[in-house]
Amino acid sequence: MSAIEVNFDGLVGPTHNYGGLAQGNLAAAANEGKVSNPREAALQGLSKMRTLMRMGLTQGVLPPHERPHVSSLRKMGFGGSDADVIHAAFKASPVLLANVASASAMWTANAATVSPSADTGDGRVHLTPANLSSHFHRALEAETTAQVLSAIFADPAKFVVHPAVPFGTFGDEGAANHCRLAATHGERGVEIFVYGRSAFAKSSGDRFSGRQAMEASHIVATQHQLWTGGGAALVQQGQAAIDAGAFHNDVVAVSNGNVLMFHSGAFQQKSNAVEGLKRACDAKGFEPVFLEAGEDELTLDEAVKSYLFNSQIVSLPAGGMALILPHEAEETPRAKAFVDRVLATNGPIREAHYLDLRQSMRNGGGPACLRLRVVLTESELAGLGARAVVDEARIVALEEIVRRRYRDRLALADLADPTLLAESRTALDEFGQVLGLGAVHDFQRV
Ligand code: SUG
Repeated sequence: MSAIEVNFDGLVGPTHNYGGLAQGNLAAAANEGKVSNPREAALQGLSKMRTLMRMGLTQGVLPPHERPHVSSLRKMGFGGSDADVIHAAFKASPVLLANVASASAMWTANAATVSPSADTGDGRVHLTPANLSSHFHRALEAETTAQVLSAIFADPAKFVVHPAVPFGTFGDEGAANHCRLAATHGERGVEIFVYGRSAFAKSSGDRFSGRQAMEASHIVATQHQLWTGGGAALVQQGQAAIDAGAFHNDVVAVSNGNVLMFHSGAFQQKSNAVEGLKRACDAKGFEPVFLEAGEDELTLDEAVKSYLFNSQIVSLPAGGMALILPHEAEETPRAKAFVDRVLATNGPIREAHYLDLRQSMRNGGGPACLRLRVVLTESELAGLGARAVVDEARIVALEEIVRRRYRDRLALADLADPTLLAESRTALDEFGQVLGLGAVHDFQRV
């Protein structure tokens, strides 16, 4: 069956800020408290989408979530008007307000895990929203993500949106820890679930602990009906990579089609992992291409600093693949040298595009973090329930809303400003009209 990949990018929300909330994420920690520019952040993201569309690719958008999330604060006992709730939460704990005001839903690689219909037992596309239980500010995303995905992937004959993994102990960070190898998008592939630890592991004295629990990966692979025919592999993330700041596997590995590009420290028992993947691909009748950077070519620290592996690899309509990288990769000499080596091999990757995503990068979010990949057949694409797939006119409309409604500077204390909430809700309503999503936010349902 022929199929294409649609990237659903997260539109950066009006409260994009540097709260320093993310454990194991060195960029977010380094930029804590800096003044952000939400307008520039959203425009950088939209510009990335336009770049991919101009390459002939199909592009989707997932909207920002309502922030500050007033209804979460109400659940904690804060009362009065929305302005009273925000003010009281800020007074009680600025860090609490920063958590409920985070625009982290922009990183849609963490929104869900998605299995194409070619891989699943019942021939439908399966989606599991990530519970993101390792962090409070991210766990708040799961409910709205489920609403949004259910609105877009609404046809039950083609799609199934599962509930998030129910037990918070089993942390699930979605597609950021999920790769897929396949001869082409539309053929049955091998889905690789990369976990950081078992939920039951005793604390080990490591610098950072893995966010993805093995048990969560297993639950997702099982509910997506992948095991029959060896369609899923569980692989452990390298602890050295986690300790170096690869809080998600997509900081050190990325796949597309039959290509897996990775750092040699990405997987805990690298040789076994690579051999196992090779055998699984052989059994499906195709040969994988492994593009590996060894520690001598590029250290883990350089991989994390440059976000080389947080690139997108995309299949071009005319054949061949392209790399979409952040400027930081171009500015890190040995990362750039690796890209040049890959391009010089005359392998499947033929082009490299370096983009400015600095606002998101300062929070540890590169090109691959900003998108959720969904492989769809022609009939599945036609069956999407909402106008979440964008064209140039919709990108222009979204940009206009961003220019009109977003601030160009936001300090942490500004999160307590009740007019920020009003501005954000107006922008979210306007995005909803462009994307045709209906009432997916709490404030739209009251
Ligand atoms: O979960 N940063 C996100 C970045 C997520 C990147 N996604 C992928 N690698 N796929 C995180 O660490 C920072 C927010 C703050 O600190 O204010 C944050 O949540």
